[in-house]
Amino acid sequence: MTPINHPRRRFLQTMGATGVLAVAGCLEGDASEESNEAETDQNEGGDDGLPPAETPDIETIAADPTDVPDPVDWNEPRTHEWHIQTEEHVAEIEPGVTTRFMTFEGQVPGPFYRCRVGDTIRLTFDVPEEYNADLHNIDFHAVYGPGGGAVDTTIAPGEGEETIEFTTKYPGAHIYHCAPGNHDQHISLGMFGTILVEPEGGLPEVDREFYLGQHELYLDGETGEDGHHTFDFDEAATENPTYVLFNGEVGRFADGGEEGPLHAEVGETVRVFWCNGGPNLLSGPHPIGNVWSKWYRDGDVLSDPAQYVEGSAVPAGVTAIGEMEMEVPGPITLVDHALSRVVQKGLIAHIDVEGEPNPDVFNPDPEP
Ligand SMILES: [Cu+2]
Repeated sequence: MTPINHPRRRFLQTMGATGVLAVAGCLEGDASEESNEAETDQNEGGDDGLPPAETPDIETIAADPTDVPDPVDWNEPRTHEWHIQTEEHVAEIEPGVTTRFMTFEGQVPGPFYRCRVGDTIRLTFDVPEEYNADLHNIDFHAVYGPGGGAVDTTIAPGEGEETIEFTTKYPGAHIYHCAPGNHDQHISLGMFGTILVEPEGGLPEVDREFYLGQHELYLDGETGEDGHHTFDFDEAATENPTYVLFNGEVGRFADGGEEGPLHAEVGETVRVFWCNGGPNLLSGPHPIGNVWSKWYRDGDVLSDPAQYVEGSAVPAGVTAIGEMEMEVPGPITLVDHALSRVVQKGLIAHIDVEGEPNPDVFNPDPEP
């Protein structure tokens, strides 16, 4: 086998040929041939010297994109008690390819936290010895304070929990992440997430919200190569990732993926929180087959959102917010429009929109 065949074979195996071909409609049509080849290529261990894939110790590392807390329904400041623990887990990136992820609460991205501007958070942070080999902490971009909280939450495994308290002084969608020194390693391997601080009056009501975490993995070995991969600092320095993923897994929420596609209905307004953990790459979120009818650049919820933008630039360490109108049935493909990341490195999700056709908007079969 030649290294260049690795990635596409793997993606075809994971997502099915139609899933990949639906991405941009511009791939060559050799899918079935490669798909058959892939079936003979499982769990043989690395052919470039990687150790065999490890047995995952968790069912999946990928957070559920629909697991978003309800909107704020209170009008006065509140105090919240949050407990966050870090967990390192071996999980599959795609079949036969594993790494040891680092997480908040055992998921990538970390949980979506939601509060209102002026609320006080009493946060207890823990790095249990049972789950962790490395020290961790948490840096909230929604916090005024040393390291966004990281300075006072740095804990070695089993050292005992730390508690900090902070008041949210400004609204917006903000990233949180681990900042232990090797920031790039810990964020790459999954230690990032979103805290949404709603403004007074909240955000406009929508029918459905999704939360996706984009990030890059820099690993030893090639994309799609069988075996257990570990973080490669030299590769990270080149900013040329082995994988670019939603939620730590190739195509999990794509057509043909384990939990794909996501679902919406004609007539709905759908909001997507696009959390770009990075650690390095600028993302260009685009919904193929739709448009961001409202786009809250950089997670700014005070300014008027941009309207009907096809894509925008989301730097690493920023959560942006996009909304779409579901005008017609059919698939919407969520991509970073740097499309080699989609076609070759694993970043893709689909929303399947169900409902009655709307031929005034789109008619695939007009009368002659
Ligand atoms: Cu960490």
